[in-house]
Amino acid sequence: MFEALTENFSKIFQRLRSRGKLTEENIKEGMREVKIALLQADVSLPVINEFIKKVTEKAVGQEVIRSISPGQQIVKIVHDEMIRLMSPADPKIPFADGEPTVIMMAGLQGTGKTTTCGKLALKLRSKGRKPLLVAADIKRPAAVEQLKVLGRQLDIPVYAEDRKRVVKICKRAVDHAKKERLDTIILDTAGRLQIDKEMMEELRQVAAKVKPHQIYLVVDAMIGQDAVNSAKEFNDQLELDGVILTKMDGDARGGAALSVRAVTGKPIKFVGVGEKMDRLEEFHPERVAGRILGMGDTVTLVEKARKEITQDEAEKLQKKLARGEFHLGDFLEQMQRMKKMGPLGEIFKMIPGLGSKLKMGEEEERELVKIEAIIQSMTEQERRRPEIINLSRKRRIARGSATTTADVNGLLKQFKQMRKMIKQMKSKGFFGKMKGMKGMAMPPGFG
Ligand SMILES: Nc1nc2c(ncn2[C@@H]2O[C@H](COP(=O)(O)OP(=O)(O)OP(=O)(O)O)[C@@H](O)[C@H]2O)c(=O)[nH]1
Ligand SMILES: [Mg+2]
Repeated sequence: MFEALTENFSKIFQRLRSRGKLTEENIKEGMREVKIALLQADVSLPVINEFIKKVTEKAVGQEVIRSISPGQQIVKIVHDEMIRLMSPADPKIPFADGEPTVIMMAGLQGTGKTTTCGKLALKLRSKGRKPLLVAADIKRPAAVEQLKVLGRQLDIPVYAEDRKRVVKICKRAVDHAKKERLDTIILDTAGRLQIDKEMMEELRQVAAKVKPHQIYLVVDAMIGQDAVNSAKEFNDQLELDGVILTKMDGDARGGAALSVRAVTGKPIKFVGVGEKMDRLEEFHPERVAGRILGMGDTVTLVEKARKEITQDEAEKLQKKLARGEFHLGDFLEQMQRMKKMGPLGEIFKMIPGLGSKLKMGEEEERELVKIEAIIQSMTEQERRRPEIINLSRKRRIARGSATTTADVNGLLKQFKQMRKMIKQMKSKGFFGKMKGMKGMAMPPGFG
């Protein structure tokens, strides 16, 4: 996600940093490049203009020009302004007292409303709520069935009727929820085109008669500026409470994420990051800004890691890393842990300075399986002191792991490089920051 934008920013900042001292002219030139990068990322033009104006004002201030590392200062200004653009995000859902909370999902066709209804229901149930999914899409014949299937899969009740009146269905769903003591109702409405007046009117009717407590607009992040324009339209027609951006796992260019808050004035509640039901995350502007600017996403990484590694284990590992005692056995253990955290490619992207350098596809994942087998075929002593692995040991290891001595050699070489990289990360203070479990590590050359 946002790859092109990240790459462009990285080039722009590199040029700015290489200037040493900055002049007003340098800054303005840099800002012209920022503008082009944002345009290419499909950010809405008024949003870009406002953004550039603010950043330029701050950057041209005496402090930046006089400071020792002006390039770095500008990165900070852009970073802060980007966060401001997407803030505040608000993952909280206010629940009604004494009656079921009604949440209505609206959005264009195919943006991910039904999927998001399922994801949200699952998330809420894990927090102790009792959700009811309501099939309020009677336009597409298969839509009701789609929601029913989803409900069965998640073991979440679905309310559906054969009637043609959406408002009535929703009202009866509320009664049903009360009777069944279900406390959160999620209305899956039909996708519509913004130009379709009749369909828009239907939504307005539901909003007026059923009075949902929260109305969320589901926006497909891949569509960029068009998505944002339609968001504006929806926002004029309905009183939105928030936006859910979907398909952030795809090659979204960044336009929707950067513009939708400024254009609608409504907070981004959640982001969909995959088709699976557990792929709904809270939206954190500071992390997204960090990711766009190539600063990695240490906080997300740390949070993911924290789920898998206890504080104790993490400290032990950090000490080992710091002392340079990290050996192949530890490597194996970490690899197995990382695998539990999710696709490795995603994890690498979050490590500052590493994301753009390491690519992790299926082939690389297969390579990892091989590595695992090789290390598993080593003795404890070999894992600790790989330098004792001579040719006959290599042959034995290769046989044991169904690989070749060339594979074993390859791994040993890689491990050596990795140790070197760990030393570099250490000297950049990465582990110190991890230990603090907060704050963002700066990428190489930024800090
Ligand atoms: N990669 C990815 N795909 C998603 C995400 N959310 C939804 N999708 C996919 O988008 C497609 C459309 O999703 P639906 O939930 O059916 O969309 P909808 O808005 O209900 O569609 P209509 O009811 O026809 O308007 C499906 O293939 C989903 O799997 C997401 O966060 N990431
Ligand atoms: Mg749907």
